[in-house]
Amino acid sequence: MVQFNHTQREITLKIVFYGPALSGKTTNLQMLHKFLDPGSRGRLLTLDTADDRTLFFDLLPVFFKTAHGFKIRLKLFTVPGQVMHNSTRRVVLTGADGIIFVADSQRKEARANTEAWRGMMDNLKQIGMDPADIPIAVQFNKRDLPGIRSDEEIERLREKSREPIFPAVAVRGDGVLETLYALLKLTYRNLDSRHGIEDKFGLSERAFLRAIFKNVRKPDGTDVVNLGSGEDSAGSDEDSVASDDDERQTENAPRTGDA
Ligand SMILES: Nc1nc2c(ncn2[C@@H]2O[C@H](COP(=O)(O)OP(=O)(O)O)[C@@H](O)[C@H]2O)c(=O)[nH]1
Ligand SMILES: [Mg+2]
Repeated sequence: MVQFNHTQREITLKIVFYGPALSGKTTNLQMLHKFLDPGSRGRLLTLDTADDRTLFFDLLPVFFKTAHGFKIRLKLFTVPGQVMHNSTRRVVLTGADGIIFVADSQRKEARANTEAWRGMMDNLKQIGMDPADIPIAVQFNKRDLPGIRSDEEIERLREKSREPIFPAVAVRGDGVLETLYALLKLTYRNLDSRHGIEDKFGLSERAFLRAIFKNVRKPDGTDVVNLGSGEDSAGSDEDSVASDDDERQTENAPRTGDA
């Protein structure tokens, strides 16, 4: 659950990557770890068993500061996908502020996706969270493989879906930032409607997203903040380009080990 620290001017959010075993949840975290500036992230904690499936969970803590010195911390978790780890999944889901559901695009995994989705809904209810209250973004990963659901099928799902859907090739980093960006935008809006973040802290949606994504570049050099929505592009009052340099120095202070 979101934690506010008024005196420290700090907000902490928990984001969970959920999905069937081997859909690419850990890979998403590994790519985020790679894309983020070392000053903005802690260590990526992954607990892998020999067969390459997550035993407990992975955790990547990340830290940002807005131009006005407001601190944003994100705790990015993955759940273990295998059937037998359902109790761990519930523990990890508890208190989530937003969920990225990583589905496997391969046709042969369609059922595993559906089962994981249903399991997630059940788990949310069991821990007392209404699935309708929590922002969810869906990622269809492994778009590079043969035997996947076609783009047209994904498009049809998108039309029916309440959640936004993003294609990805997480091993190459494609779609990873786009999915996180969309989820964080939904998460901000959800929290703002419940807790009035903008009024209470003067933290606008734009400042929130910009603090997180301004130093993140995709491997091809594209700026993530401008992805998908023009409204977040540069050039406003709040986060002047001039203030970015100062801020960056503060953000590069070591924060490793801080989870
Ligand atoms: N071809 C392909 N393989 C992927 C992709 N994303 C992840 N993988 C592979 O799928 C396997 C499982 O990924 P992992 O992130 O460990 O899955 P998790 O169980 O959801 O954490 C690993 O061998 C990854 O390298 C992708 O986009 N394309
Ligand atoms: Mg994993």
